[in-house]
Amino acid sequence: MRFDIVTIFPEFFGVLDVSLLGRARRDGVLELGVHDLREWTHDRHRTVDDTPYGGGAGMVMKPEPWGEAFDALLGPEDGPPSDALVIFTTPAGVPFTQSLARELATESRIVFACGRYEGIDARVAEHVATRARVLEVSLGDYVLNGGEVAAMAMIEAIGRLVPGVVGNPESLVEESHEDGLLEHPSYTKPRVWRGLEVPEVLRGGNHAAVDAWRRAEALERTRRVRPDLLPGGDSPL
Ligand code: 6SD
Repeated sequence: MRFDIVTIFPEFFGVLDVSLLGRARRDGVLELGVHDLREWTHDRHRTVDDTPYGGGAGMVMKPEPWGEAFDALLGPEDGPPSDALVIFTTPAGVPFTQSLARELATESRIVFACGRYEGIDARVAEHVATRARVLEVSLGDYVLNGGEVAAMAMIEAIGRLVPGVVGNPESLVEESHEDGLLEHPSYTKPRVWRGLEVPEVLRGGNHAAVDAWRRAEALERTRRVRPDLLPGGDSPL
């Protein structure tokens, strides 16, 4: 699977060189292209923003550099449609969830467009939608300074679901949100640490009892912290 990212802060994505995704890239399971939007400007100041039509505070990302970036990444404007999926990260998008991550992990190529300032001229997404599938996706209901951190979180959540990225695929199904519940607590040695003991049931070797305990803990935690995840559940706030 290949990810391309268009951003004015390519250095943000250095973190994708390390850890699991870094190894997947070195193994050739994931490919990553990070592109500086300013490469597609032509003025001395490499300008990517301008004042908003209609007035108001802040600046808007101008469409021309984005148009050239997409010509380079998706093929020429008058060419065949691209099979890439283009994601604009925005707080006004559809929520990013584990089930969306699972769907996106089946794509062969995703291009992330990271906005800054007050966002990207709205015609850019409209234009790109004539050449590729476009999705506007929100990391969550809070406001970031730009799309980079949202894109990075999505790349990590999607990338780890691509076959071959996580060494033991069984570990994927035991995570929070994979079965719709929060994860049960986990323990390792020593048996007693600073006066706190690991629950007896986990040390007894009775696998059915361990499974039942973990399921009950997961349910209790979900009811307490995220009742909205349960059928008929209300928000915790
Ligand atoms: C100006 C952006 C792009 C600003 C964002 C996404 C989420 N979930 N919160 N904030 C965001 C994305 C903010 O460009």
